[in-house]
Amino acid sequence: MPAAFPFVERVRFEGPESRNPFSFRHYDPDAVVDGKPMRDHLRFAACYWHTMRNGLGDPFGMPTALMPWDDGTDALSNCLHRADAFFEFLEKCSIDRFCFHDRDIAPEMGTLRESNAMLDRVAEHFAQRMQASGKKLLWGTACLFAHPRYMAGAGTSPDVRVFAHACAQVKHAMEVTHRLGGDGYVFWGGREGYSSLLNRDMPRDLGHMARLLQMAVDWKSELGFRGALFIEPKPREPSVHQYDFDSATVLGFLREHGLIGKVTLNIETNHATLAAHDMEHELRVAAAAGALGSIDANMGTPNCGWDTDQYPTDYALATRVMEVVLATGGFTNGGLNFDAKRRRESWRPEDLFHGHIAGMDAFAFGLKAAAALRADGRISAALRARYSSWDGDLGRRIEQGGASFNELERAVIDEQVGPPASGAQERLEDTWNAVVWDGRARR
Ligand code: XLS
Ligand code: NI
Ligand code: NI
Repeated sequence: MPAAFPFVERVRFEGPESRNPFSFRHYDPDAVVDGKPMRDHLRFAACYWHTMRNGLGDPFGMPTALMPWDDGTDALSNCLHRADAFFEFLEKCSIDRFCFHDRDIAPEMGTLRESNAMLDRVAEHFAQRMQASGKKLLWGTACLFAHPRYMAGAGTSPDVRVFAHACAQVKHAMEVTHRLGGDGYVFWGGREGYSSLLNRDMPRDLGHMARLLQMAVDWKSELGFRGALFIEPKPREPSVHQYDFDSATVLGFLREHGLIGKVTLNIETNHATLAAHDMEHELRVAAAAGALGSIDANMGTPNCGWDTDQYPTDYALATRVMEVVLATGGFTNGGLNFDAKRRRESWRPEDLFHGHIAGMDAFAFGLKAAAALRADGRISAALRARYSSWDGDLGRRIEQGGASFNELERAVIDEQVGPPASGAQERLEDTWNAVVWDGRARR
């Protein structure tokens, strides 16, 4: 096979002044930030579905992407060539990890038995390529939303045989993920939701979804799979309402069904946007519950309403994300998966590189800037100061549950309680700008 990407040898760090579009200006994999090499902080992954399988069609137009390595068939040989092109891409773009759905890497066949056999053959090839290149699997997942049988959901299908098929498919996808040494396994509830409440029994659906997850937890221990199980919240698209709406909804669901601590969250920026939240909000809600597992690093256009899955090229957004990641002590099983695709007009293979390079540089900048914000300490000091009244005797007793209305009434009834200290939001925003844009992060 001729090289799929002959126009580039290897993307390397060349520093902020570089004008070479095939270089990193910020991502220097082995450079140490806050005591750890950048590559270990960021744990970048490329996703197979958008990178290798997205022809860039949209509801109104046909695919535009040029993919000379792909003959467009479901033949085994084509699956293997495509995989080879992918590993060439990972190598040349200096990306250490990847993510996939079962049906991205191998086609759906007539029966699940046949599909499993095909998946095993392709996965075997992946294992060899991983062995030879040192590339790692961040997470695997099952596609439970493309085939017509899943039109009304998978784990929430009103049809029990569809539910059973979904479970069986997850069983095998988890096994393949385990075999490939994956750090995690993702549940994105593609169509676990509804278009109308006239034809859906919501409490029953939620109970079924919990059953699927509990069986996955059981299967994980039976397999001896030591990776994490992640749920990926998303409020809508393709369905009108999805049960995994946002971080808070998913955490409530996990608590209700005894799954908290067994399943953590994979949070996607564009899904936060669709839920009308900031990504930082979604991350902090998950982090507060000790459930921030992994991140699908993309971004959307806030005024568009679609999951546009753009590459995360916004330096400020990447900084906010990395602030939360550093605050939680960093990823363990998770990482930054680029669940992102090119715009339909960016049809050349070169554009796959430019998207990833732009995203990796944004997050490398974000990492440096977040570390600088921590070192600077002014914003966290202001936050601590704002709550300092709670550190006294009264505050402590309230926080520990030792106070009553009667006591609090006695404490304030004869006082003139005025306003709290100024929030000083503008001053904090200015400090943030000074550290991120004017400070050492820029270098
Ligand atoms: C779709 C989701 C999907 C998951 C993997 O919106 O982001 O790509 O990440 O199934
Ligand atoms: Ni995603
Ligand atoms: Ni998405």
